[in-house]
Formats: sequence, C-alpha cells, structure tokens
Amino acid sequence: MEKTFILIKPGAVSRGLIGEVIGRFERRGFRIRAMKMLRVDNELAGDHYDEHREKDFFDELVGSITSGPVLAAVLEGPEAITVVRKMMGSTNPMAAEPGTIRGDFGLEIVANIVHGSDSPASAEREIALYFSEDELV
Ligand code: IDP
Ligand code: MG
Repeated sequence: MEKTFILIKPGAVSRGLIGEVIGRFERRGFRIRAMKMLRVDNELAGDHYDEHREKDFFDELVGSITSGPVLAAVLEGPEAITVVRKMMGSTNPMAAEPGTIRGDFGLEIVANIVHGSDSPASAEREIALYFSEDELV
C-alpha cells in the first residue's frame, strides 16, 4: 500500500470544508494514517513549497498557506499518490473538472482547497515535514 500526504488549505478550513474533503477520501477507501490541525509558519511553508521558491507566486502562496489553520493528513491506499491527485483535479480550479475537489469547491488558484503529494519522493519528504514517525498510526 502506498502513502501520500494531503493538506487542506486555510481557505477551505475556514469555509468548513474539512469534512467534505476528508469524506471523499474516506468514501473512496483510503485509510487515514495520521491527521492533525496546525498553523503553518513561514519556515515550514518555505520547506513545503521549496520547489516554487523562484516562482513569482511564491510569496502569495506562502502568505496564503500561513493565513490560518490547516488540516494535514497521511492517507494510505493502492496507488494513493496518483488516485488522490486525480480526485483533487487540476491545479487551476477554473480548469479542474466538475466532480474533482478543486473543480467543485473553488475558483482561486492559490486557495485551491487541497494539496497532495505529486510523487513517491515528495510524499516521503512531505510526510516527514509534517509528522514524526510515531504519529503514523
Ligand atoms: P499542485 O498543487 O497541483 O501540485 P503546483 O504546481 O505544485 O500545483 O503549485 C503549488 C501551488 O501553488 C498550487 O496548488 C497553487 O495553489 C499555487 N500555484 C500554482 N501555480 C500558480 C500560479 O500560476 N499562480 C498562482 N498560484 C499558483
Ligand atoms: Mg505540487
């Protein structure tokens, strides 16, 4: 079984969408191996989005993810990384298909509801950024 990391972004948390998003993953059959609410500080935001440091939207992205509490979780299931990304939909919500999370709940690219790891290497890196070994149950 494969593990992936997801994070429900502050805008979605403040809109009361935690249950909706987690419910979709649960109903699909993923197991929740870890979950917590936290405030992401600037340092963690920079580590998380390290690959985007040189992008012109980096400051806006860090500002957005640090703007309020987030819900971080580790999901486990067959091909979890790919399947979760499919359920999330395209990065740009205006291009995301209806039926996907980003396609059903928003229109803003920076506040596009949910983050999900995009490869086995990023899943391993992101799980370790947000969770210690003993928090995976
Ligand atoms: P992903 O979240 O679908 O993996 P990435 O390319 O890794 O997309 O970008 C990380 C996050 O940065 C996106 O989820 C989105 O919130 C934001 N983002 C990506 N591209 C743009 C852009 O062109 N303008 C503003 N924000 C962007
Ligand atoms: Mg990404």
